[in-house]
Amino acid sequence: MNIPFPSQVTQNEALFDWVAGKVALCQPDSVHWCDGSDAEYQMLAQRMVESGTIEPLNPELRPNSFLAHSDPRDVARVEEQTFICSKRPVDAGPTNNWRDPKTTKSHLLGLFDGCMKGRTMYVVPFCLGPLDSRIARIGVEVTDSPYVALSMRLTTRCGHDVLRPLGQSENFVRCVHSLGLPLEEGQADVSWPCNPEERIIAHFPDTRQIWSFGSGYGGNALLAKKCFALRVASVMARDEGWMAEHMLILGITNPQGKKKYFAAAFPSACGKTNLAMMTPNLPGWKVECVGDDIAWLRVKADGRLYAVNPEFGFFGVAPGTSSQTNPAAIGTLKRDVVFTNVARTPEGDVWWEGLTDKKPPHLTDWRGQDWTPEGGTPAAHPNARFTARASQCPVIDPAYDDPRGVPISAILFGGRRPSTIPLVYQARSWAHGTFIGSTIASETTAAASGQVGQIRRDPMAMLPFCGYHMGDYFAHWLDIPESTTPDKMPRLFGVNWFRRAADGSFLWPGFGDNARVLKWIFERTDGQADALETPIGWVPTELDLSKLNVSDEDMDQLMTVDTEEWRREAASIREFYTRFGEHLPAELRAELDELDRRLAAS
Ligand code: GTP
Ligand code: SPV
Ligand code: MN
Repeated sequence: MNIPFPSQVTQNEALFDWVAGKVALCQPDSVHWCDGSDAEYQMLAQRMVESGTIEPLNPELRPNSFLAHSDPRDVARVEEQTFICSKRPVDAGPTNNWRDPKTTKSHLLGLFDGCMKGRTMYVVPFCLGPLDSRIARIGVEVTDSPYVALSMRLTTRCGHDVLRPLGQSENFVRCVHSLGLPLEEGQADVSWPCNPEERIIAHFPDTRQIWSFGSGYGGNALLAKKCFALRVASVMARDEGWMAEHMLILGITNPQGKKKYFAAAFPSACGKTNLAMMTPNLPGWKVECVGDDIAWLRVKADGRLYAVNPEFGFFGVAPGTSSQTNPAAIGTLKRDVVFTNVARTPEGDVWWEGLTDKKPPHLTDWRGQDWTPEGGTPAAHPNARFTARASQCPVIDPAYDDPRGVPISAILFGGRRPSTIPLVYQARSWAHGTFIGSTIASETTAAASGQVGQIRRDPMAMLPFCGYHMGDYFAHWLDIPESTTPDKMPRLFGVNWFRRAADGSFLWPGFGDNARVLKWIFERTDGQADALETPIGWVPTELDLSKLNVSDEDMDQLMTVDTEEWRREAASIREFYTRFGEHLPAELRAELDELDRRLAAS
């Protein structure tokens, strides 16, 4: 087998040896070493058009863009088949699926033996974070999916550029991915190869390896994303004193031209992309996007917490995205986009639920079938996604690729809560904010397989993404301010855009109107804007509601902190906390006791 090592760009023996080992194991027909060029992008797209994985969209409506239809069994992250293979079960903790590293590795070696027969192996070196940033980390993914190779090209810094900063280092995260469907001589391929029966996504945090088999979709297969930038990176961050978080990063400028940066942790499909690039419904305010899904943060010498976006592009939820709700996303999607599991119009463009008020009369749905509104089925899968470079976003922040990162003034925690949680409240301290983050809960969404709409606790929106014991992760959060002074750390807030009226409708208009909440947070971080102390933290005495069409009664309900509801909430948190046993930091138990005390007194 001829492996096209790019020896003109690097002489890294460890890299060559590792790739050669994976070629010997997986036995692909050929190997393509990804250089990251535009010609390569076109080549990958062409191959997938030929194999039926993607189809080109009408170049006049959507230049250089494609639509992929996945296998209906491979449409979302699979948490049940995702494992943390740390030495001991206690290292993975009660919220992860643990598997023994030795037996799992031998199981994987069996699965991967010959798994790429009849296919090409793509070697994708990538860098998470700005190339010359101190916090940046390098990984290499080998995959037999051209869809993955092309998606990595849109969402990470990848190709030859990464080999220079890697140099001779052996320090790269090893990512092995296969669709798990080798082709025998003469066997015809399918348009979306996958192997749901044998699917497994296994992380080895101790040796910094990720092995993924059987899925070609999203976070299961783009190993730079949730697998590396969160699960493995959270372990690195714990060891090295920084943070890897499921957070958007945005820049916000007030009418006087003062700019701050906020980060926000919301669970999957709970509004990060939308908040990260929102168009404020408040004159004179501006929001710019640094990142929409993942943030790596660390306290720098000046004592402030800085964030970089390890990614370089978006893998965003399509349904619900429109020029009303998220005009900047619509602007991002004008060209050079890969759509997955959206519907196709007769003109060769895309459509999904919420894109337009009126449903088109006739479409091809995400399964490739004829669709009319009368059929009553969704035209796009609820977890249909777009993949595009961040640089295409009309409101991308000038600092989005700055190796120094951006200083964070506020961190928001949120989720889909039909009741109990007010629109916004502020933590009294970093420890209290860590308590709030550790207790966020949300209705489950279509981003992961399983039931949708069930409320579950999702601490810091990291439940599916923390690579070690969640109780130790809480302790790590509490330790972060140690090297600085509290006034330099970001202020912490809880938010909830999803509180519902008795008839089930959302009480809050959300989207651009969330700027009204951001304004209050902005001013609170300046020590301005009035607030009222409640048992759960500080709530606004007043929000800027100019030209907003929400009734006074609805506003009251949105801001209500109901003592009875909160007593139930506190009891449910206490029950949740028992899962962490001795790993639960005493500070968090003290915060819960304090909440109980305040509720009893109110
Ligand atoms: P992941 O990429 O899965 O991590 O999701 P995300 O957190 O980036 O969520 P995203 O912004 O893509 O939003 C998910 C869904 O929630 C979309 O259908 C949005 O239209 C909807 N949504 C986002 N923000 C709001 C809001 O403020 N109010 C309401 N009602 N819906 C929202
Ligand atoms: C999420 O589920 O939080 C996502 C999509 O951002 S995936 O990349 O599939 O994890
Ligand atoms: Mn996400």
